[in-house]
Amino acid sequence: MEQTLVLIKPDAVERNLIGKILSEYERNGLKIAEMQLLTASKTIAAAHYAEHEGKPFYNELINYITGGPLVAFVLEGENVIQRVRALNGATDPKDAEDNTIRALYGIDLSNNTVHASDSAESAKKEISIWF
Ligand code: FUP
Repeated sequence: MEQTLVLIKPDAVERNLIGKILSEYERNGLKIAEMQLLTASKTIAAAHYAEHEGKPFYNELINYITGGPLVAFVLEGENVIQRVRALNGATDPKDAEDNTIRALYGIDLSNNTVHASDSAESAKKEISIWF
């Protein structure tokens, strides 16, 4: 069964949105395989966002993702990588399709509420970083 790595990011945990966001995935038939609430270390954050190192928004991104508790989990199901990306919506909440998680709950590009792996290769890498 395909797996993907999902984060409910600090802006969402701060606003008590864990239950609402999880229920979106669960009502779409996806199964939680592993899960933890934690505050990410700089080491984990840097490994997770290695592809963005050196970009103008990198420091802000690392400070944000390490700035409070988040929920990291593995979802599994058929075609789960693509399905979760669709449920999350576009990276920038202002571009996110109606009723997606980022359209419903995202604040802005920096505080965009959720993360999900974008390919089988990144899912494998990200699951090994967080679990
Ligand atoms: P996604 O695959 O949807 O998580 O998006 P990206 O990998 O492109 O970006 C990772 C995170 O960096 C996003 F969640 C938000 C943040 N970001 C910015 O803050 N500014 C940018 O210009 C681009 C991305």
